[in-house]
Amino acid sequence: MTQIATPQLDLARIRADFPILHQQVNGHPLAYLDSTASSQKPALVIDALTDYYRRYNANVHRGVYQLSEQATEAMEQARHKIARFINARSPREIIFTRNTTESINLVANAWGRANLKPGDRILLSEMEHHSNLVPWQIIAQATGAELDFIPVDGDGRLALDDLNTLLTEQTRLVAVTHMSNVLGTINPIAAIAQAAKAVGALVLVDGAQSVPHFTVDVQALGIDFLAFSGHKMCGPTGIGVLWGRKSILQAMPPFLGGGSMISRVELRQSTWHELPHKFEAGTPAIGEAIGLGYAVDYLSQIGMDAIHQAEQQLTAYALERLDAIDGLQTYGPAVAERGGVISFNLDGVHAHDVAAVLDQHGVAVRAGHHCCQPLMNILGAPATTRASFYLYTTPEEVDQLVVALEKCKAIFS
Ligand code: C6P
Repeated sequence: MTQIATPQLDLARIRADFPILHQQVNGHPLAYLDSTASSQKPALVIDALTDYYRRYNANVHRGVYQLSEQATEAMEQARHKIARFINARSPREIIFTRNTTESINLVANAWGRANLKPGDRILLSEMEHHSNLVPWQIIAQATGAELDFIPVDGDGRLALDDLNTLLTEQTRLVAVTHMSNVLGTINPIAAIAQAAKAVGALVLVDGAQSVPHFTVDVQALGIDFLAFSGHKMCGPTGIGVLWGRKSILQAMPPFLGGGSMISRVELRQSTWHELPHKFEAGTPAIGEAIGLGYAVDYLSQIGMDAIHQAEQQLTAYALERLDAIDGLQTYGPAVAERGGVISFNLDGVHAHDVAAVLDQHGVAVRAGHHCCQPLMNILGAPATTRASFYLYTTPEEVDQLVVALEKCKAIFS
């Protein structure tokens, strides 16, 4: 069996930062294996939120009084930190949204409605989350554009051999996930972006599962848009990010209209504020944006490369242990091409029943279609049970999962 090498991360120290992890569930220590759905939060982030609401809660960009200036300064600092984290050229390219879903809908509506016409094509993949599929279906219907799909191969990787055939002069946008939330597959975004650029298409990356887990450098990848969620990267819920190339964002019309996004308003027409405000209508999630800035500090201090390495080691260990269970099938590619997400099915037991038994043993996992129904059809499995890992996950929690799965097998056999 794989021996976990000297851990890259000081797990005991990291776990001490997450108050929620230290509890019993159904008489067992909690093994939280659902970070793909939402990560836990370190005390630093929880304290940053509390501190904002206790000491300087006020609306931003409006007041000339001290609390408002303090809140504005803290929120703009968070924007700077996030820009540095993904190597954006300017903090003006960081748009605060509610989550990945809203970020993608922003591009689909603002860029899509202004730029797509009948005959244009949008290239997606078969492994997309509904958030990077449904908005494009809606926009395609509204504009007459058509959707194409990069297929998924038998190993759960994108079949890129035909990429140059799928990309045509009519392809205006390629929108793909950086890492699958079902299979864990990490896609070769730089190569896809290079091929897309050769036909003049823009590239949007769904970074919901990549930005929290490994270094994402928007300039090195050569992409145009990146969407991600704060709550999956140790940050609060209700805050997400759209990064876009400045020249493209500047040329786009606004998504939502209202306060804060305008320069001048008359009764029949208005002009727009400069970036990023043009895309941030209404009062933003101020405390949550500040909290996300602290989450970025926390992850940066530990190091994204160390987090990725540790997750890959743990995934190798978990795959080895799960694949040794008779009657259990895991999905997805070899460990070198994946992150810390493992979907599986136990012969003859519904994925939801497996998850319910695991919960009885303190193990929190997700079961279902994971908002990827087209991918599940391709896998031939209406549902899977899914265990997912983050920087605070231990090999002992993987062992707890395996013991609980053996119990589950015994119950249903
Ligand atoms: N996946 C999961 O359990 P939001 O809900 O907007 O923060 O993230 C949407 C989203 C988009 N793309 C990918 C690849 C995702 O994994 C998710 C969220 C969660 O798998 C909730 S369905």
